[in-house]
Amino acid sequence: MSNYHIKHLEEYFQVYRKSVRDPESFWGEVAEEHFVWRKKWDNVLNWDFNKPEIKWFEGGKLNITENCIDRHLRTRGDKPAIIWEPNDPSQPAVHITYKNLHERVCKFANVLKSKGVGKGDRVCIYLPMIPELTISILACARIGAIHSVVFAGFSSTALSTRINDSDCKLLITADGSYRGKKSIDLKGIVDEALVNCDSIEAVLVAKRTNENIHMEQGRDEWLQPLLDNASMDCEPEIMDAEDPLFILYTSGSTGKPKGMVHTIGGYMVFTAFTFKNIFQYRENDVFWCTADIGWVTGHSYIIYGPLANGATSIMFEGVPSYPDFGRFWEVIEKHRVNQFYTAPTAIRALAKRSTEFVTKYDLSSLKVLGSVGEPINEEAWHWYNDIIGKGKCPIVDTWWQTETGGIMLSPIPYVTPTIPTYATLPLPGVQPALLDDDGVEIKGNLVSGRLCMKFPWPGMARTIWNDHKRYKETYFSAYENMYFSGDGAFRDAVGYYRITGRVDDVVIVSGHNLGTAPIEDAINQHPAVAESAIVGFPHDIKGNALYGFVILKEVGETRDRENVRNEINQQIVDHIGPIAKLEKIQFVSGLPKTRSGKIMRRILRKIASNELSNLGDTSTLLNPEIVDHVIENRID
Ligand code: 6R9
Repeated sequence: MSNYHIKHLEEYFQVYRKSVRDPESFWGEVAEEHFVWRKKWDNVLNWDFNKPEIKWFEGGKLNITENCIDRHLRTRGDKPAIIWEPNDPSQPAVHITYKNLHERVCKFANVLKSKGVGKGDRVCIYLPMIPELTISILACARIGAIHSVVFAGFSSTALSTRINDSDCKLLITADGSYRGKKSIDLKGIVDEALVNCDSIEAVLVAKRTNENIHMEQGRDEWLQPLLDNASMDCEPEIMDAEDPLFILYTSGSTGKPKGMVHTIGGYMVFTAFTFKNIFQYRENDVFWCTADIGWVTGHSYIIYGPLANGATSIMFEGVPSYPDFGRFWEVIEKHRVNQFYTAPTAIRALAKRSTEFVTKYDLSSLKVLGSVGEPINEEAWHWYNDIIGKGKCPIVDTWWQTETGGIMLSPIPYVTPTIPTYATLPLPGVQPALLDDDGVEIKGNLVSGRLCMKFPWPGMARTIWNDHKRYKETYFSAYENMYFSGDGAFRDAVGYYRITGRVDDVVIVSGHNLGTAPIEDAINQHPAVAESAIVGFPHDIKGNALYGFVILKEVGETRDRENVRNEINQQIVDHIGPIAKLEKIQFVSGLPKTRSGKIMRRILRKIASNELSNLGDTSTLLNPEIVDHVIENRID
């Protein structure tokens, strides 16, 4: 029996039982047998969900890049680690072998050192999907600096908020980026952001679009000449297992984004273990995760999980619709992709197109299909299964979060029988529980509740950067001695889990987590807006879209409504980014509120979703009469 690579259902149950009976020896064996440690840990696990404090492999010493790169050099030096597929299909793909990756990471690490970056310093990375993104992340890890990647589709305000929250010392960016037909002035956004960032001492700029851009004297420098002059020798910094590896921001239901902190040892073990099992990766397979590295999915399943297994991982710069809707399938044929991992929103968008976009290409290399980011609806599941997988590739519907570091619930392909819309069973070492509103665990099957975890797993985030109190409040205070995910779930007759969606004020739009509060904050700053409430409603392609209820100030009442709508969306683009734009904006004279003044989003959600028959009891509202007015003017 192998703890690390499960191949049969019986083996899964055995390994799972062991992982629950004795988690420390289970994870201890995985960590010992499959990774390089400079010093072995003193304790596998120390934990207390009340503080909360979670430590895995404490006392262990390692460097994650040694595990992801150096140790593969002897046997896999000429194997591609990363295959970079550019936006424009007429440009050649770039194969970066493990040897080449090693050289480039070491050089980059030396450039960082020459800029005064050292262990524990925060480095912000605001790059499009170009090789420098992967290389700079690993270069930080090589020298023990903490990377904070900000998705390159975020606005200047979103960027500066994140830089300031973790006092980043250095910023790595590019002159511009390509997305399909569009070219984006990334450096212009950076210049705007940095007006408000005192902590940044230097900016390294990669060349991508060759546009003529502004370079700030004494602050900005082109990256390539520095790399050309750097030495390719860089010994890995020896780190503690519990030292931070990275910060990644995720939206909360209130206030500013949360800088989730992941630490080195546990994250490495968990992403590598889940990658190996959930994609049944075999030597020489080609794995493709289409996510952007700006999100956790890209961190864990483009970079760390695959590279820790010596895998070949594709990094795609483009979009699924360029030059046409066959691009994904073309790339699969071109690189003979074996495992393909994408999001339901992309599947739905592509399923709307003619199947000729698919049938043109040879997809026979595919063995496993993955889905992540939001619940996958039945129709999309069947299209994925029939048209892409030809009924032969198991679909792994993987449930997890930025906070969990890696996949928590998922079928293991060719092992766990799948059912559409079910994330099925927990990975070994993962102990889910469903809780009712009173905080009581609901045992047995055929039950629904709030999805929690009753035991730590190695990949979990350890804190929120600079705000441990918020970490405790958000994840460990709803229920005693439990990690609360914020999602609801149903457990069926055989114990399979099906995720029913968020139970808080986070809306998942096209697979992206969006807190409604920060969007409301942004639009409330518009001079004509008095108050607003944002809710999600079901959308064919995006899964959910955003519906805004907006009360105008007197100055706004006389203005052209369409203009105000455009300005509100522009305000959102400026503060957060285009992904948070509102699909519908309804102007209202009031919002339904509780007697304590809280907006009743439950009612607004139903109105936005056109579920008007079952609004629940509205009589206890402060202003029950407003409900009819809002319904009468709802936008279809
Ligand atoms: C990895 C990632 C986390 C939230 C999570 C849940 C939703 C993710 C899902 C899913 C249903 C799945 N989610 N995977 N819902 N089925 N397979 O997406 O992280 O961006 O932090 O989002 O996404 O609501 O709580 P993140």
